[in-house]
Amino acid sequence: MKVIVVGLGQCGGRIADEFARMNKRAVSERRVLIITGAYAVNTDEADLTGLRTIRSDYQHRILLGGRKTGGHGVGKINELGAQIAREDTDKIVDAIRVTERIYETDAFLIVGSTAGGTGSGSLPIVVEIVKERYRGKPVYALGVLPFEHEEHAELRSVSNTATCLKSVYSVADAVFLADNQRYLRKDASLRYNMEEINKQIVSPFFNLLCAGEEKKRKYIGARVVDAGDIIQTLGGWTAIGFGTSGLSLFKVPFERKRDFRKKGTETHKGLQAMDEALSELSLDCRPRDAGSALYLLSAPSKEMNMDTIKEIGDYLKELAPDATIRSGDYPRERGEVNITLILSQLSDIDRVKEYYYKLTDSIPVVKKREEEVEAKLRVLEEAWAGVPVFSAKANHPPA
Ligand SMILES: Nc1nc2c(ncn2[C@@H]2O[C@H](COP(=O)(O)OP(=O)(O)OP(=O)(O)O)[C@@H](O)[C@H]2O)c(=O)[nH]1
Ligand SMILES: [Mg+2]
Repeated sequence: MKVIVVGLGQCGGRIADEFARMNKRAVSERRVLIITGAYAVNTDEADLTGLRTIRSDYQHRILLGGRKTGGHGVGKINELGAQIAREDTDKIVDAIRVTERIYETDAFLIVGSTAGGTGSGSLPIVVEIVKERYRGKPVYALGVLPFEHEEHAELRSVSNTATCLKSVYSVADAVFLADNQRYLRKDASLRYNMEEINKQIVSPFFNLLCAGEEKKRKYIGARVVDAGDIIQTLGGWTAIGFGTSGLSLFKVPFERKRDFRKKGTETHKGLQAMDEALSELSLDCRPRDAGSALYLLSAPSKEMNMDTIKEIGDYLKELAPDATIRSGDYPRERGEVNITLILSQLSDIDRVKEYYYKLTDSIPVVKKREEEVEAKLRVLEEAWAGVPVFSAKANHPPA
């Protein structure tokens, strides 16, 4: 599957940059092209400069709102992010239009954090614009949810997230959610290591996008997962995960909660990788709430057999009884069995509901705070009323 990735704001831009690196890896290691265009859009010039892989011309690193923001971002005001994206639509559309392989591209992925200003405000707008221009192609969003500490410290994070999620859900063909907080579970030091989190957000897409683009027979599975399967699966709220199980040593590192019936080692490894994919999903959700699911088993071809694929499918069916499940195999990896898992059309997500509740609760608090700030400013203004002001034009007498 070939995708155009557009990253919005700091977070979105860096993740798009990571996708661009992933594409380089696909080209050099596997001779397949998976990202036909990678773009970063921001109101902040320094953020654009800091990217490493996206081409550095103005049509790949697109600066919006020049005069309005002076190149310094919108400071979390997502209404302003949305407004600037609306006004500068042409810049984004013109850049995408000249993508060389646009006709071979299967879908768009528009990425941004939900809590910031630029990314969260422009995400729904850009999704809508791209959808209008490219009617035949699905447009997916990838929204990055804030850390818990950000939600506590800054009510704006909550209100930005709620408005972004609601707006983007109504326009995108599917919304992948990646929860920053989830990546801290294993390693709390990641709080300060965005690059590593971004790698973990992007890496599950690698096999998924490569599998359908392979040309050599030995890398083509018995049942290929191609763009059609992925497009059929994706809709609404979506989580993605990746799990792996080594081949060198057959040992279970710790006791699993779920007890597997005795199976051949291949199957066991497949199930173990599936278990890991489930626990490493980009979002905390319940498989039973999924309306569709897709899994891709990648392993050396001798490690795969139809039994394994079937067992994994049965296992997933037990966990996600209401989901239409699609699947495939990808004979690629050396030394490991791994699973890429998508749960889509999720009907109920606590994390999303939470934002709406929190937002409703926080509206009066935010309003009160804004009124307090205004009142303080008024007091300050009054206190300063008698102080003269120097200006280029004239020395004003005290008011
Ligand atoms: N995963 C990840 N999250 C990030 C990254 N950069 C920022 N964030 C998160 O994104 C949110 C802040 O949004 P930003 O993307 O920085 O904001 P922006 O879209 O540039 O908007 P403004 O700076 O307000 O104009 C916070 O929740 C951060 O934790 C990143 O590189 N990776
Ligand atoms: Mg920014």
